[in-house]
Amino acid sequence: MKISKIDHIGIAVKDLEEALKLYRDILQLEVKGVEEVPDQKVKVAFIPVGESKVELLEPTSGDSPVAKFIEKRGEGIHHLTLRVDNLEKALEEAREAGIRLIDEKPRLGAGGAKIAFLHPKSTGGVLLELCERDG
Ligand code: CMX
Repeated sequence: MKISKIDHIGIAVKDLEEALKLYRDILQLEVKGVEEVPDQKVKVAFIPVGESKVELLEPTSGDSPVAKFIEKRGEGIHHLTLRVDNLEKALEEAREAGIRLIDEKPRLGAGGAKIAFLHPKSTGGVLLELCERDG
């Protein structure tokens, strides 16, 4: 597969507004949009940092994967997202290499990107997200 960059690092937070006090107000980073991703039961804020972004993730429901993560492990780094040029092909290659896929097919993520997650149990304990998007 062809990976071009770290698209973003996802950080699980209990309260987005509270987290923005650090990223926006103290670190003085610019927030480039807050949106809800109903499919993933999260509200997210994207914060560009150079070529990549930080994605703050606040759960919007108790059964959100992010709510479960915070309950079990506390707030902190939740996933790493790699940008690929062709997500279908990347998933096929990962499957052939024996990696456990959480999403067998691409789903719609924040900002209209095509996304899919790989299971942390088959990727050394790191939840990896692959994403395909323009720009
Ligand atoms: N990073 C590393 N390990 C993780 C993890 C994470 N983010 N989330 C869960 N795990 C580990 C758990 O610690 C647990 O390990 P142990 O068995 O050793 O304790 C194991 O994975 C199973 O975890 P669980 O709490 O029982 O949770 P589930 O199996 O129900 O779900 C996962 C785990 C990764 C399959 C689920 O969270 C998922 O499908 N995630 C992908 C979707 C997602 O995270 N969406 C939110 C972000 C959306 C966005 O960016 O827009």
